[in-house]
Amino acid sequence: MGLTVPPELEAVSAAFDFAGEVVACEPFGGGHINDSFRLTCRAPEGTTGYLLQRINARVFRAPARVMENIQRVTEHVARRLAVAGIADLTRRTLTLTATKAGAAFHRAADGACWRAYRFIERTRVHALVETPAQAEQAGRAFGEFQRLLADLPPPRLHETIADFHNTPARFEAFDRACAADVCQRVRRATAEIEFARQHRPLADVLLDLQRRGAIPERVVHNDAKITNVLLDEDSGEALCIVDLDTVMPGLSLYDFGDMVWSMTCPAPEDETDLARVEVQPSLFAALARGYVSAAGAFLTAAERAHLVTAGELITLEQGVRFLTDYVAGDTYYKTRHPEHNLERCRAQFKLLQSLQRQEHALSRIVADCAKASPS
Ligand code: GN1
Ligand code: MG
Repeated sequence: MGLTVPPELEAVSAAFDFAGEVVACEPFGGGHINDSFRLTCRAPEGTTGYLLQRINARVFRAPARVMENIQRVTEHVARRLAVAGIADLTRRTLTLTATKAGAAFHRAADGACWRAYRFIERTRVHALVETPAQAEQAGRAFGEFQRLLADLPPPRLHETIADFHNTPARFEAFDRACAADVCQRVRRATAEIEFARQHRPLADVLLDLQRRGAIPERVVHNDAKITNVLLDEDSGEALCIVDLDTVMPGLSLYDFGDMVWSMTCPAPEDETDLARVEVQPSLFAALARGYVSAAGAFLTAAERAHLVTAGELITLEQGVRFLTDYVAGDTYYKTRHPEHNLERCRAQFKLLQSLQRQEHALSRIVADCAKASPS
């Protein structure tokens, strides 16, 4: 697309209070849900980059609530960082750009909702974690994100997607998709369906702990994967957590679980060579060290005790969600070919097996982190 701005985006970008004229526009990022574009605006004072995003209305049914959450969360984090004396605030947290009418998002003529952030320059997003240093940085960044939001004043944030990490509810949706079998794909996924059913008891563990009052509700990110951390291009330091649509009440362990599937194996989530899908203890150790170094101050003993279980549970949930979407005919995630969701599911299930095989070693790593960062 390069330097030309498609007519559809021209009208949308005209609604925002951008500094100058839009001179470039290109699709950006690899999210499965929203559509993102990087814009460059030119004014006599210089150029400014923005990230313009169309919020997926099928997934986020109440965009105004999503944006209310994001406004509160970004403003709170910015205030906290300012109080802590952090200088480069606009690189450390997302900054919304309002519409010319002063709103946090724009509803286009076709009903689609759009928002814009200042683009954070000179950063890198890693599709995969390749070094322990990256895992440690990302773990620390998500731990800090949770810590900064621990004193978000009431009211409770909106639940932008109900039951998002309710794994038993995800299994119910999976059962419904299998029963309906709208694409006759069940027969192509019998081994994976069987695997999911065998592992179902794991689905209840975290919600049971919460129901018993053993682990608390917190404000968490809920999509704590490696592609949602911006690292400084030069130093490799984790700067900013992005993709805030699902920041809402949840469990700290949901974020740790998402970090485990996305950061402890240097293969993509849709890797088809399953021999490459193995948890690397060195990446797990770095991740746990980074996370506990930032979150250790508020984590309870029960939360710490379930870090490995959370990794297994969220990896299972992730696989079940991909499998559900495969069986339902690819209506949720963007896919590149008909088997894509099934391939993603297989990689997650392989990762779960790898986690389970190494459970004792990983638990020892967590225990060592606890000694290094006592609560
Ligand atoms: C989706 O859009 P993206 O890629 O940030 C999904 C996450 C999944 C993830 C798997 C709202 O996130 O829950 O873990 O894909 N987000 C939503 O890569 O469903
Ligand atoms: Mg996301």
